[in-house]
Amino acid sequence: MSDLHGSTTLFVADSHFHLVPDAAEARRVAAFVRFLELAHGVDDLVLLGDIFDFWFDYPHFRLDGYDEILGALDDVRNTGTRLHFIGGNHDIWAADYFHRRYGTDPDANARILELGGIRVLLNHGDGLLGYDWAYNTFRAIVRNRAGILLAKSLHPETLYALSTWLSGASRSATRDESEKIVTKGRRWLKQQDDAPWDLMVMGHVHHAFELVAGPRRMAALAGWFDTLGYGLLMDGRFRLLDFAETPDPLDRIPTR
Ligand SMILES: [Mn+2]
Repeated sequence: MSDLHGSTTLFVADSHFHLVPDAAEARRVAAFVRFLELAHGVDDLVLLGDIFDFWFDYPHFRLDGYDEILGALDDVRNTGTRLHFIGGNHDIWAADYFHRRYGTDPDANARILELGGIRVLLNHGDGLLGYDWAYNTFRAIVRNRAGILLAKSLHPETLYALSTWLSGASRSATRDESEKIVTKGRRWLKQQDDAPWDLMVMGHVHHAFELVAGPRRMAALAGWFDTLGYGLLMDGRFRLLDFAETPDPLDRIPTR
């Protein structure tokens, strides 16, 4: 990509895939795999959290599932694209596995990366806007050590059943929820006076919006539900896109 554009980064979050997808989810997985083909050869691909609804691995094995997605990520990596993994409240435990398989940073917490000359704060977003429906019990457990030790003491099938029960069904935000989220986002962004970044990209709230305050902007990804939301940062310009409407923003599919 670098020969065609200054720098190209793709962002995606909140697909909340399950180990065993139902028919509707299988279609979302198929679209996600096509999206990952878009990432072939771009500079950077940012997985911004909750790609997986549940992840747990043990020293010698991991739970069975996600193979199509993991294989598609191998293909992305093999084209030379750098992968970045920011853990969500549902999949922070995948950080170590992703580090070993894809060379991502073993620390999957929020961080600032310079992408194409722009300082981008990558933050899954749980806890940030304090919005309750998306802020479930799981976060409290997964982000602390005692929780991990407790989880490792459980039988994998028990842990899986527990997590399925705790996490419930993920969905897009309703109109009413969306308005509250954006209001909180606007308030939060105004408080970031001395922040050492230019753009903050987040997920978690399952509602796409962009805000600007002074020199700083923030963008939230839609998630991968009714809208197949993703972000594109190209030549210093960030856009929120829907993969169903814009499957080829880099004009790489030859016209017939
Ligand atoms: Mn989340």
